[in-house]
Amino acid sequence: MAKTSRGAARPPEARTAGQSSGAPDRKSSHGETAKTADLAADTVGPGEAMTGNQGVKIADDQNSLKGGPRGPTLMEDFVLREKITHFDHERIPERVVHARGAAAHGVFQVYEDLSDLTMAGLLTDPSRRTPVFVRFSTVAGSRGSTDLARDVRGFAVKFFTEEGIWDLVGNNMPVFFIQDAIKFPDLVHAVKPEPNNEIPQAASAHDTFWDFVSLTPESAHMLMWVMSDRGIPRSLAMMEGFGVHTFRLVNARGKARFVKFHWKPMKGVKSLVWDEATKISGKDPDFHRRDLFESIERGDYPEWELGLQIVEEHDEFKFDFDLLDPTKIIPEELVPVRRVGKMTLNRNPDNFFAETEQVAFHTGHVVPGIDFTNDPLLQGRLFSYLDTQLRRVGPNFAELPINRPLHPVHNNQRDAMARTIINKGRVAYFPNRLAAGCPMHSPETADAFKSYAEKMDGAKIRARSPSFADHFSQATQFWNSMADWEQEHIAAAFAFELNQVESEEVRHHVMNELLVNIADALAKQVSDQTGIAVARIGTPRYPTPSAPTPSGPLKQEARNLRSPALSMDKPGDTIKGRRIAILGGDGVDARQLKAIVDRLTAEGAVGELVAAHAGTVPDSAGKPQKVNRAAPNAPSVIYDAVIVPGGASAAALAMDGLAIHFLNEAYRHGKPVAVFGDGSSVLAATAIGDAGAEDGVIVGAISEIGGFIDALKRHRFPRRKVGAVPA
Ligand code: HDE
Repeated sequence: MAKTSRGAARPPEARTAGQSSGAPDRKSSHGETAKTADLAADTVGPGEAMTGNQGVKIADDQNSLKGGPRGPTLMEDFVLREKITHFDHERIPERVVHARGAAAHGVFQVYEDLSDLTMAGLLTDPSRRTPVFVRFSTVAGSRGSTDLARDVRGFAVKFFTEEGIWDLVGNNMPVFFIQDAIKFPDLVHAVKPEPNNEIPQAASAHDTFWDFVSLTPESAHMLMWVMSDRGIPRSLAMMEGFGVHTFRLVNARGKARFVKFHWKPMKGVKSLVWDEATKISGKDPDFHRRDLFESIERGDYPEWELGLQIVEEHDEFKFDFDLLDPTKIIPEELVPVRRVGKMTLNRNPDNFFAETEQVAFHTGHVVPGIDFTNDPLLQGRLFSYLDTQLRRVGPNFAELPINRPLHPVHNNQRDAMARTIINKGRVAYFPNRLAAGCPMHSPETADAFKSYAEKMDGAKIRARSPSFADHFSQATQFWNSMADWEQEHIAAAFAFELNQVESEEVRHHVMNELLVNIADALAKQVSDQTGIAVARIGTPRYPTPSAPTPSGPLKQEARNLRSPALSMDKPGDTIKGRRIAILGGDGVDARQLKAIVDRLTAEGAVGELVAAHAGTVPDSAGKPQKVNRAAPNAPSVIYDAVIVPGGASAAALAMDGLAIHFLNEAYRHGKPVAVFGDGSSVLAATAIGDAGAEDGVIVGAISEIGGFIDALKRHRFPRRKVGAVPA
């Protein structure tokens, strides 16, 4: 079979490129499409004639070779054997965490030259468009689990830079559960399905998780994030990303500064509500990956700005917390996030397995200008990621098309399972004379990686720094920074989880070891919803120690900590990427329908006509209108808002239980609702009552559509009183 690029979905530049795969003398090429071109060399279409793996044409791969039509299958049937045995070996081990994921290709470009901060080429040359591959994931669930679990989301970015690969393997939350990597197996064993019965899948709402965290007070801050609506994002394109650890940026003069990496989504940070998330898990468990795939296919490219928080080395000890402690953030109010560049995801993978499943991230993949700190969680990750790729993908994982750098690779590593590079010559060692000393070290070249010469001095001990001891102040800060409705959602999430926990002892300890030390109001709300008694309000078992480091001007009083940047209660300015159901049917008002769809499309949103059946329905002018989804297949939970246009369809919808349920449920989940013209008759059949525009319910002529768009920009109306609305 000839090697041909697949063509169709890729940019034209990609089709022309053709580098030989992985050969050591492969020329490096750079620029936005360089990785796409690199992959094209290994991408094939279906071809015409079917062949076996040795390239021989196959006459029939549907009937095995038998001794007579009813006789036994013959040993010699190499066609059967090859097909079946390859199938038997199709799986590789799923990731031990972050197994469920979706990915996309894209590009990163820095806004301005940051060479005062770093020598990393992708951050110093504003003309460079660096290819990226980004994989998002949930943590706890298996590969086939729901996208909508309450969980942390992985946000792993592979930059194919001109100096080699940099992996920024982050999450959508800026802190972590534990302070030392050596606890990671315990954490993961506790959150994964329980080992005796493998229940529950992709959920932290069970005894072993809460048992572990109740005995691990350093998890308090992270628990606040996971129990907040950040744990159930609306879209992968509507969540922040964080490098979590403090890293270092090093400039060409060798000067280093501390840095925290952030990704700020251009669509804003938006979430679902919990009842909605659990229902989507049944109605469309692929909700996030579908949203990512479809938005890229229609040209609505997810975008993030890269943000940096920079701390000078001499300011290392100016905070109430230790910069090396991954359970702490640097509040944006103390050190602003400088937005330095933009990442755009603009191409879907061609093949899930070859790209999304085989991509292998490693925190140790860094380029000159980016370096590590002694954060003990980061240090442990530097061991773990290489190890896991060796097990999961194999010793030559770095040669696979999705993982290989755009550079030729030259070293004396050789052989191992499934080697694809063919190294010429007899020299595979250093030093050598026989190959003129090649490949050589590059001690003098600026683009060779040299570890930052950090001073080290200390006794060999197994211990945690006392500066890591304050486990609650930032959890309290998170609570203090939330709007009233965000606090309600957090308390309800804790209550949901703890109501799933059977052990009274565990429930009691979560309340009285963790929650009471975070905020009295949180403890009280959770107590009311779980029946767990509050035994020790105000007497923390783990008292906040005074900071062991010298205090500086940035210090604040712990209990009054507040970081407004943490709240999601912010006005939105776009409805890009939102999906709106238009409930219609036979006789739907043609003029209104067109006005709605045109306006939504112009705003970058997607309007979908939902009617009784798929195919088409005639509008009020008798013209067939394409139905995007049949009503039984179109639950309200997969939409951000709902519109009922006027026309003959409205009267039928007012008698239709599915439509009434749709509207009630959308209302209950805080979504904007609009009824235009005689569409208002449907509203009368619901429990929405006389809610008005201030509550996100727009009733009136089609000219009111602007009010609906404004409501949608606010995303949800979480303060609605929905107690009696059935759904
Ligand atoms: Fe990971 N983590 N992790 N992690 N992690 C993995 O690598 C690990 C941590 C993160 O889309 C594994 O390829 C340890 C923090 C992402 O392929 C494994 C510790 C953060 C992904 C591993 C952590 C992350 C992983 C499993 C404690 C945010 C998915 C499969 C020290 C900054 C990458 C794999 C992808 C995956 C180990 C904690 C992010 C086993 C030991 C903190 C986004 O190597």
